[in-house]
Amino acid sequence: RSEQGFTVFFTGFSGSGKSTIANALMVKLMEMGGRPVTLLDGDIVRKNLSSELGFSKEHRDLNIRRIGYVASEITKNGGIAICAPIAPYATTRRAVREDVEAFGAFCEVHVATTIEECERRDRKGLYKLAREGKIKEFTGISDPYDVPAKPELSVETENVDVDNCAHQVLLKLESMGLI
Ligand code: GGZ
Repeated sequence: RSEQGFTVFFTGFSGSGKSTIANALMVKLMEMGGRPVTLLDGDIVRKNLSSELGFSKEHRDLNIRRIGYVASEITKNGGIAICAPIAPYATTRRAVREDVEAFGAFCEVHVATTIEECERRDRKGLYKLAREGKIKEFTGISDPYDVPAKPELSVETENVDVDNCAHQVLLKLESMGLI
């Protein structure tokens, strides 16, 4: 088993299931022991590292580059970083990949739950507010999302449960020789 650090980078719409899968994955990786696991969830990062940022392209890019920097430091030191932001821009995801791959492996996971399903669920009521124009620049409604062209893995939460998705990520990490 390799002991190099690595980063699992989830990307997908608000409400796609990124955080839930990321949490389930974190628990599984912690149970396996070994390397420390750090979760960099969208909400938490915005509260603690990016509290001054909004949702313009510039601000989203800054937010994602900060996440990428922390993930690359964790990876460099042999840890496991799990990131779960929307990360709507392909070029920014590419930059983060390059930052991390300087020190270890990068596993991009597209949580491909459709915008229709995310809006149907509307767990936090944000899609309704976006439709009403009360939240501007909302990803998938009034702001772009570049669909990942070649993620290491794609999962969706409409027909597959969270535990199964997290398990698929584990299998991918195993096939990459990381766990
Ligand atoms: C997208 C927004 C927006 C806009 C507030 N667009 O479901 P949530 O609530 O908890 O996750 C979303 C979160 C997105 O933050 P990220 O840091 O992941 O975004 S990015 O990667 O683009 O920097 C949502 C909430 O913040 N939210 N306004 N306009 N999501």
